[in-house]
Amino acid sequence: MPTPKPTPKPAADAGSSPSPSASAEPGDDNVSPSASEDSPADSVTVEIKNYAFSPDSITVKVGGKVEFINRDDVAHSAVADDKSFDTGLIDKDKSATVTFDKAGTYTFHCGPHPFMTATVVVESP
Ligand SMILES: [Cu+2]
Repeated sequence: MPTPKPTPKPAADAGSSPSPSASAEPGDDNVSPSASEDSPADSVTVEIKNYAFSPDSITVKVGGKVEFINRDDVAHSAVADDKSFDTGLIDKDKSATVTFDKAGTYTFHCGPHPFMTATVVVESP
């Protein structure tokens, strides 16, 4: 008769303590993370999902680009409330990129779904 093998049980759950992955090791040549979290990005990707822009608050610097990617089955667009830009309809899994050359705050919406709204803030460097 084969002897049933007892299942080894780990005495201590090694993975239970949440340890923040702080890389506090000095002497690394890697560039340390920038302290200024507010600095606007060169380019931002916005996903359109479930009839919403994600994120719905975007900040880029002047000259920066915002890429809109549609993840919904229906076509969406991004149209500035002041008509300063209009991506036209973006089909599923397609994208459109808008370049912002002027500082300012741009509220926009989806053409077919005006209840979808979001804001791009274009900041001077
Ligand atoms: Cu839409």
